Amino acid sequence: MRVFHSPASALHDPALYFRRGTMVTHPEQADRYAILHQAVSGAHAVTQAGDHGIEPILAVHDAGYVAFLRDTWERRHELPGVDDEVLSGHFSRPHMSKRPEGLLGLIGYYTADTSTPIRAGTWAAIHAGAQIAVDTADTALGEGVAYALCRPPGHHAYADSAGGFCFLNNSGIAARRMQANVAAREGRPARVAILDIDVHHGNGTQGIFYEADDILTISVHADPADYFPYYAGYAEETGAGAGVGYNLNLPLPHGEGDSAFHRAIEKGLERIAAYAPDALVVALGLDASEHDPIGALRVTTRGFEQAAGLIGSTGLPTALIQEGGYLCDALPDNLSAFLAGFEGGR
Ligand code: Q9C
Ligand code: ZN
Repeated sequence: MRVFHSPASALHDPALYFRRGTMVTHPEQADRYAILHQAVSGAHAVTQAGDHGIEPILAVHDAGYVAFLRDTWERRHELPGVDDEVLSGHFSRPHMSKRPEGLLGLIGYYTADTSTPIRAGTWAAIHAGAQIAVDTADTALGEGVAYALCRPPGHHAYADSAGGFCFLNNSGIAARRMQANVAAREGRPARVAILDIDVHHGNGTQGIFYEADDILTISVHADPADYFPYYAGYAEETGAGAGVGYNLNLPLPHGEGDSAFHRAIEKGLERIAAYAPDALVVALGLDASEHDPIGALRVTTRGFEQAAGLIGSTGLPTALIQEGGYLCDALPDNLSAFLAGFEGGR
């Protein structure tokens, strides 16, 4: 299948991050790009993404937030003591959420935690990630499937908030892009489903589309009761307003493996079949792996291949968008197995 990538993906490379009282190696490293790229080279048609501009990003994200992401590194002289990265130690809360004027306050207004520093290459990398998602969406509609090798990931990013290693919601951008393309082609409203199989709940994606009935959001993930993102991802979150019934969370007990993972995906696929969308986006985290350094489930390489076969059998035009999945020997194997399993399921 066609794979879209960009060398700019390596330009955001956070070194350390502050986690539970100490500095630890940041799990979302630039090496992920090289390793995933190596995994697809040879087996797939690897193509550099083009540039479709800012519009597809603004179809999903708040304009003030996008300007913040684009401009903050260039404005770093306004901040005291900035060296390699711009990062906040204070964050707005539901009880105190006014957008402040100064840059220092804006950082905590637009970010949820300490995992999303803005560095010299951050905007180039996240802008490229969004473009990769757009090319993948366009190609998936023409060719049936395509894979977006993007990093940093996107599914924890809300319309106006970074967090959980994520800045721009690449899966959401792909979904809106596919929807607009189908609507233009068919001359009628179109619907898209997003199936998120990253081990963490896709809270940003859920938040972006929570009141929408034209994008169905489904997330299979480890129970957030004692796991990131903690504050969302529960089964009772089903949507709001027009979107009631168009969000489905399928949390799994920690330690579950292939069979529970596959059963949850099958439940998601049943809901998708009832929804009858024009296209599908898979938020393809590989961190449900039994070997993932920050995972909480025990999915095997064969389990990813089988999961992909189930998802591929829908026959829907499908954009596969890379989300999490961290450095371990199994990471490239799990990607190769997933892409092969998807093609086998068609
Ligand atoms: N040191 C994605 O997989 N906290 N984000 C984990 C591990 C944040 C994960 C702590 C996890 C965010 C896209
Ligand atoms: Zn994850």
